[in-house]
Amino acid sequence: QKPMITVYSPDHQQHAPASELIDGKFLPAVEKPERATQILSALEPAKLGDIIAPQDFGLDPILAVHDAAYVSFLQTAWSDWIATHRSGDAFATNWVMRHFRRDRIPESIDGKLGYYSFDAGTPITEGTWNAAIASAHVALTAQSLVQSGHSSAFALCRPPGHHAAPDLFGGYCFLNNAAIAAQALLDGGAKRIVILDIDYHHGNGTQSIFYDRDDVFFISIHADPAQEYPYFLGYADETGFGRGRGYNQNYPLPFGTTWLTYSEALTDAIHQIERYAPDGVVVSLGLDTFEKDPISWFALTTESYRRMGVLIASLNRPTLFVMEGGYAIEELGDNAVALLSCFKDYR
Ligand code: Q9C
Ligand code: ZN
Repeated sequence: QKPMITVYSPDHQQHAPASELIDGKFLPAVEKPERATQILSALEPAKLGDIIAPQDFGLDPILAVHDAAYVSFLQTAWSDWIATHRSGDAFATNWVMRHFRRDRIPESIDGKLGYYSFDAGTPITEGTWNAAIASAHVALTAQSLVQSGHSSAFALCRPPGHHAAPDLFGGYCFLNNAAIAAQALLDGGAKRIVILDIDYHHGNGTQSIFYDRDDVFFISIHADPAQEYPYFLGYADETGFGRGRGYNQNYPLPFGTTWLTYSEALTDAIHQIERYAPDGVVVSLGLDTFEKDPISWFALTTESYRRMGVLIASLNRPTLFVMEGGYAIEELGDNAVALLSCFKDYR
């Protein structure tokens, strides 16, 4: 059995928002540095393989997925915010909605925050850009390992990425790490890539990035958007557009979903992946489907993650795991190790 290398950067700690708008109050942020450090400390004794630092791939692979003006906005958002507001993390509080103009990008930082985001739950802090770009480079470093022949790799990304669209942040995400890695695999010679998104929330950003393309098949299993965030995307009838028709598949599932129901969706997804015969699989690995997750309402267990690892291993394709959500800090490391070590054992 071959080792699974993990890529990790401590730079994620530069993104540590003080609080988040929850239940009408500013409460301690749910998406916090302890998430990544907890997983890291569980990986070390599990001995899946080496844990290495990311390389710097510059901005080109980021700009292959995200709009240049959006990336510039992220780079200066904090200094622009602090120039007018003087203190506090930057929050969007108004948005370009139906009936408004989308062809004017405001000069004001408050206007820009609303133009480039879709929720009020994603604060920008002094270190957010440094953390987000490091997270993307973590994904790209893991991608380069898979591209050069490693059968799998784990990108311990933080902040997460799957809610970020070409020109939108939200859902704790700024740069879409999984999409950036998938695009890099294609640019490195792959012809067909599957992104299998098993985060509890629909990967709206990833879907938007690849919706009209047939070289990335996006498959997502998540809480029904009629009931759950991000509410406005992720329904089963979103199947792709143009050349991309047939290459987007959503499995919305109800609150309370257990392994019994979840595994039916995952097994169907696995069959779809086999039929597509991709050159590689990028797994958007969210662990917020766990029964004890504080913001989510599925009921998977640590055993479910073992079985998930076995099912994904059965694909027998080069596989890149990219960390997304998961907020039950105490069990996060055990659940990550459960999935990754079973994947490795069954390959
Ligand atoms: N009261 C990821 O898992 N806020 N993002 C939910 C709960 C947004 C989750 C509000 C959750 C985003 C990567
Ligand atoms: Zn999530």
